[in-house]
Amino acid sequence: MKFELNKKDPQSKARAGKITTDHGVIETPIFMPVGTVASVKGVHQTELKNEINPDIILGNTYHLYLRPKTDILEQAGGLHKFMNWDRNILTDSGGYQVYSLSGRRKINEEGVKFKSHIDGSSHMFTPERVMEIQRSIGADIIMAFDECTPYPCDYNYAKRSMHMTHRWLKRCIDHLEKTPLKYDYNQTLFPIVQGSTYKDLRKQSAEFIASVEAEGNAIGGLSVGEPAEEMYEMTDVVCSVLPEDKPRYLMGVGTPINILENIALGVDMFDCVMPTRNARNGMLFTAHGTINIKNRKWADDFSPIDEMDITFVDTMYSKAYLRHLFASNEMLGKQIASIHNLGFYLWLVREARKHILEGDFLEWKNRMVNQMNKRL
Ligand code: PRF
Repeated sequence: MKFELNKKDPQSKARAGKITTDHGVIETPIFMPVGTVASVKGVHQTELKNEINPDIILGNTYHLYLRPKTDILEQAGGLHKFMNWDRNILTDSGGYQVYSLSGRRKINEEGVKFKSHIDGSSHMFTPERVMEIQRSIGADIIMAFDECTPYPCDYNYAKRSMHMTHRWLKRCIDHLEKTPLKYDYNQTLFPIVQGSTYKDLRKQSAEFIASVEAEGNAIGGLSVGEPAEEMYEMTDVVCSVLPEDKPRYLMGVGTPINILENIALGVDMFDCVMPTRNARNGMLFTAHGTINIKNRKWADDFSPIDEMDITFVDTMYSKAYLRHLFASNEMLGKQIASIHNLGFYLWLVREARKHILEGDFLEWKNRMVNQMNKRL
């Protein structure tokens, strides 16, 4: 993997860059649509490619390990072939999914013992096992196994957990070296900074993560319920320590406003279920604010879903029609909203990149944040 920094914004810490892997170029800043179980929910690959057009999507180790399981993925020739996606894929390690299973899991130094959300069966994830599973899945970028601490988190717990995440990282690196590639392209491991909402721990964690000299670095443990200001403070501390010449990935973030603010702090990569999950609940993101399409006020509004016409659904259908689909619980409504929201998120990060390159990012960002902070 290669990372090239194209431009640094003189008025903020935003950057425009280019990651190159064996599955092509990823222009940053980037938003990665989430395809947890080898499907970006509700979106065909043709629409994903031609309309939304991301350079990379995300999959989840936890889910793919439980279903369809690694033997099927290996027989398919890896996740790319299985889902017919020939661009980049990143897989999360399960550190977060297992964390979300609170009550169904036990964490100790060795790893995490958990019960499947599908059939209650017992499983164990260790750093070693998670590296092997990610070799079988075959994503281009794979994540270290970490513990995502909850919010709020007691200082001593956060500190102990952070040190364990660091020890787990060493085990990931050691084991990955011993585990051969399964397919004919490379994989790159990203380590993850933890440290909850404590600046000193965040700094310490970022220093440790930087010391392993990975080709890219991630920031975890944020967007878990803390106020946005606290998240920005942590991102800022971490970005000031992580190397400038490597991409930085903020995991599981966030709203369009969160994304722009974190780009301004030096983050290059994002993922979040929000555009697709909220779409299925009838929430649309636009450059002028959010729309709850289920609201009665759209019942006789025959204007296009979004005048900006970013994806074909925006002008093909009216707000009144989309509201009707939601009122009737038609699956087409959820599909239209998902395409719209993902199209908007990808538009937003491409515009951010454009404005960084043109040199007026900060002014544009501030205007967009104001505009998007409305309910229509
Ligand atoms: N760790 C991992 N994946 C994640 C997170 C984390 O801390 C988060 C936190 N928002 C999202 N996804 N492995």
